[in-house]
Amino acid sequence: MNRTHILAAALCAMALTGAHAQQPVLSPQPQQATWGEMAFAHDTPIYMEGAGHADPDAVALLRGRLDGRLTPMPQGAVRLVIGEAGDKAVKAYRKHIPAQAEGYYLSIGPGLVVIAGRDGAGTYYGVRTFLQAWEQQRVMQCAIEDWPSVACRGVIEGFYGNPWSHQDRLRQFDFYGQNKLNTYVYGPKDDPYHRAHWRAPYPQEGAGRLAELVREAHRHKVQFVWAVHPGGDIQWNLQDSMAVCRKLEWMYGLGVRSFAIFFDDIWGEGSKADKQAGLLNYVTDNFVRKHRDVMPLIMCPTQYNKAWSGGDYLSTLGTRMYPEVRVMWTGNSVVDMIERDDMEWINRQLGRKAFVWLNYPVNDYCQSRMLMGKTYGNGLDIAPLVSGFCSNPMEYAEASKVSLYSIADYTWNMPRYDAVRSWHQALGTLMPTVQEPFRWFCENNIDLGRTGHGLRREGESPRFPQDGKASWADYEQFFRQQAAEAALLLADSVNSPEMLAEIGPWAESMRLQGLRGLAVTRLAQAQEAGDSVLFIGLYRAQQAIEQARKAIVSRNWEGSVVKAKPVVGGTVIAPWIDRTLASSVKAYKRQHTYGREFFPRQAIEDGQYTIMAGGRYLTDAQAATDRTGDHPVLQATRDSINPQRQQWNVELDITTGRYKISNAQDGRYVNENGSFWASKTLNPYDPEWHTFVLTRQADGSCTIQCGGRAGKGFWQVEGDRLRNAAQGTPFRLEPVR
Ligand code: 14T
Repeated sequence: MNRTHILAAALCAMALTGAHAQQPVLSPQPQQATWGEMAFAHDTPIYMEGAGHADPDAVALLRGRLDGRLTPMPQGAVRLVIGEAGDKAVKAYRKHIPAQAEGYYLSIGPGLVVIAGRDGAGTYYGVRTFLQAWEQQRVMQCAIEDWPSVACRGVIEGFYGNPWSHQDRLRQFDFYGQNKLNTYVYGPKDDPYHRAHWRAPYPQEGAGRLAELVREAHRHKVQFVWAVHPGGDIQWNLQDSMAVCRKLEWMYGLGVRSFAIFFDDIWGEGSKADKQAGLLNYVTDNFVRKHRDVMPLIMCPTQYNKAWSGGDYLSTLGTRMYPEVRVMWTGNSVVDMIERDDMEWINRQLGRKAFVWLNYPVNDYCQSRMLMGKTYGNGLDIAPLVSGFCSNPMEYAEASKVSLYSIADYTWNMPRYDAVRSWHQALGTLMPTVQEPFRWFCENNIDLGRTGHGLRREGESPRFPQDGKASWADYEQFFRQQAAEAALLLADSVNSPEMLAEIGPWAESMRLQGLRGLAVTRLAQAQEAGDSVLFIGLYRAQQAIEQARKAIVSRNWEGSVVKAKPVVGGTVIAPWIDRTLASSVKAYKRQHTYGREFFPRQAIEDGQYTIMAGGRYLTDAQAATDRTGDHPVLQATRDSINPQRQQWNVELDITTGRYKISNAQDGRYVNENGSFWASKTLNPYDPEWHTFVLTRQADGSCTIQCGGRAGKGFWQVEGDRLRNAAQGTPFRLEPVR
């Protein structure tokens, strides 16, 4: 190749990469898009046609954003025509407009932009996509035909805990508009007018705020669904049926046009299927059908997941309730990802397409964790099988956007959803100038830990050094960066102050964890080097840092329903630090006498013990049967065949200063109620629920008292098992030799 050829090839490559560098990130991903060269520069004036007839929300949005670029003169400007199918302005393009509701056609060419919606929402979404493409130095040519995979896409504010604030919700609606989510179901468990006092109207101030919310939602093409939760105390009589209608009528007066009735998490009378179906039909007849503009009802059943289903509850709803009533469903269990077979099963029971209530990223049952990981695990082929798909988020509205961004992408274009791509895009969009620190943050706030619901999320702390392959230097490097990235995140002042306010306690916890990890890594090296003075210094440093970290409380304000204590890196990093510290202290104690008073005092030495009360032995009678409700029993006889069942590892946990007690046979830990963990796995060690204070009595016996969030109760023998009580039974712990 001669020089001119090389030059030409290089120029060509530059032109190509230049062109590609401009291709904007569009989310949710459009169904069909083709891209070309640059169309015009971002600062080119734009002349709009069709605005008089097009959807007013779409036009207002466009006007607001184009502001200074709009010109009343067509000369030298890009022509932008906008309108719905049937409007004169876009008549020439009607063949391109998708037939689906909310669909649109968008084309961007050198002198012409076309935004043509199937309906008003379609035009609005066309504008949203146009604005994403236009936010570039050089606006690219494109032709896009786009429509949603799922009809109702959005969010169900359905969690226990602090309801979102008014401002939270306003920001959410803007975000939903940007991401083409069209449904918001209002059902915060701790709003008294939703559940506890469902019959009562909102007081004036609250009513005014709700009316504003409804207006704002509609302006962003979001259907505001207001839910009532009457099942706790409803009477199945005409009076209460009318009370429901009256409440919905009040809400109608505030502008609400779509309604839901929830029967989740209740027992007794309220949970009867035939009565619930009767009420839904009554409200449909006497409220919904009395208005021309009210959508069919949505209901949440009492058996809202397969694990809780039984009898003829679901089929009764399916056969008795008007077919237009939509029924919510969380999947095979309360917290679950949804797949095709699951949808087919429930749709058969209900005789209609269920409306998915996805319990992710809700964290009301694992409040110490933030769920900032990828939104993965739902089938990519369920769109034709659902009537709607809503996510139940965290009480942290801004932080939830990482997941909601992906929920939007998934429900808009399900077959082409890619959880990894979507997650990276979410981080870049939400926190553009602190992407790297924010990624560190999210990477270390992924898993839920062990919960009663069993959901786990994979891939937490992917950059933490792999045990076995790493040197102390690798760990030091990791922890230093963790602290630094956290500090950068905390110092951010240009992204979202609301996001920062929510994640702040977790980010601070992450910063302190980084520092403590560094101290513990150095402490381990001091132990190996036999440097007892350095060791004790670092031991005290990590202790001080941990004390500060443990004092962090989120939402620690007057009247807060949930005050969480943040846990970061709870699956990989925190256990590594605790393990490393515990083994270093153990090794140190064998080597040195200096400074031992700084460690928590031990009532007994670590080791294996038999635990006896009233002459009976604490026994793990069914070894690791993986059954719910499994618990040790007190047995009078010695097990001579399998003595390990009556032997218990009793070990001081260095970071809590309390003991953990596990069975020598199968390693299962006993919790504050004297039970093994309910799930199928072994070793469910959680310091809050599985650590105990041992107190020596005058006669040498010990009481065993719960620590942390588990309260201050004691192990007490009742019958042949343990329970949690105010008075402790004295136990004899005899070392096994
Ligand atoms: F209605 C439902 F679809 C639903 O999920 N209800 C609640 C919901 O409000 C809550 O946010 C979610 C996650 O904790 O789970 C449901 O609440 C429960 C579930 C339980 F298994 C409350 C207590 C439980 F024991």
